[in-house]
Amino acid sequence: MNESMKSGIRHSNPIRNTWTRDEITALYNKPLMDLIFEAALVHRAWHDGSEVQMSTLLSVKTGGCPEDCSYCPQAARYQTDVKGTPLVNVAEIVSSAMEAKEAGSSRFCMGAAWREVKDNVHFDRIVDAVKQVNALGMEVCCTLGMLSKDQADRLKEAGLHSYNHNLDTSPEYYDKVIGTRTYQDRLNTLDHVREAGLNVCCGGIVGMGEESKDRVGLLHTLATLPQHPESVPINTLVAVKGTPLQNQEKLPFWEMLRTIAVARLVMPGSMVRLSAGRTDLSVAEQALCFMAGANSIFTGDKLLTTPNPEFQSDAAMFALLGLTPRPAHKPQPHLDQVPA
Ligand code: SAM
Ligand code: DTB
Ligand code: SF4
Repeated sequence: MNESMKSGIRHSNPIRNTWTRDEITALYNKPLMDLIFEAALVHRAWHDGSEVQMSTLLSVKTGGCPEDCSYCPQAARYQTDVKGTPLVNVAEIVSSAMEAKEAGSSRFCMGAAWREVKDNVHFDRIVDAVKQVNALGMEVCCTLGMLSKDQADRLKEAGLHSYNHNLDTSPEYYDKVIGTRTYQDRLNTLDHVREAGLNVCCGGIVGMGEESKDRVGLLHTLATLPQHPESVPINTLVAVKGTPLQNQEKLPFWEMLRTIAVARLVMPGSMVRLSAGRTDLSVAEQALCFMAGANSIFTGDKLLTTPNPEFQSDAAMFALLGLTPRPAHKPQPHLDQVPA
């Protein structure tokens, strides 16, 4: 009997949202080599293993956020070095998107330090930017905080591809990190995004002092949503001076790798994004993440406010590992094949 048969995971297993916490815990605790081997098999059954999407982030409105997310350098209540800026104008957004496309990015994500979207001229400006970036042929993503169904509809109509809204951690650990909105608030926004027919981008952050059961809890919530998110960003905490998590001890790399591998196993058709925290990873560590199922990174020397590896070093990593950038709008497996 080979390793994947022993575990009950077959690499052709259908997508399902009936995962139990016990099943996910058992995967998470497998011997590491077995876990990444199985995740690699599943990854290659569902995706082109040599393809990694390059996505670009732009902070369109930085800092001054009223929320209290304890990891976030953009929360107004924490004294960080982030310089707040008003909403960027559309021409600047479009020129950044063109530059990103030129550099090989197929996805452009605009982030705003808002608690929620308000129906005002600022939102009109975002809608306009979405239209123009979509016209460049890129996958357009936004992360703007909480969103109503009507606002999600407007974004969909403008050509938005995906909406990013993270659950961040397990339902149990959530209120140790965020007090100004609830897990249910986040789930409600995800419902609005889904109902509008947008793709859902939803993941979390590891290394905030949570335990492995919380990483399992996050993956369990994601994998048991009515439909899996098309995109699952796994961020490692970037501990920023001035935030409550500034002195948080670093999570061992192996825990992050396990999180990626289990995300791949339980949500086989989704894009798994190796997101914040790459500046602390060697090329060898990132290669293990790609082997275990990560198939997207953010490129460009800045995330929203924190540093990211230099574009040239990522280009060298792609060449070394034989990776190719994924083209925009490549069809993804259908994620609604949940068996009864
Ligand atoms: N304000 C919106 C919101 O919170 O949904 C959108 C922007 S917010 C900065 C987007 C995501 O970035 C957060 O949900 C969180 O997962 C991630 N993030 C923020 N600060 C981070 C940090 N220091 N380390 C890792 N991820 C972080
Ligand atoms: C996500 O999950 N990670 C990206 C994107 N979605 C918007 C943001 C990471 C932000 C890291 C902290 C910063 O640069 O401010
Ligand atoms: Fe505001 Fe988003 Fe940062 Fe939370 S994560 S403080 S909502 S910008």
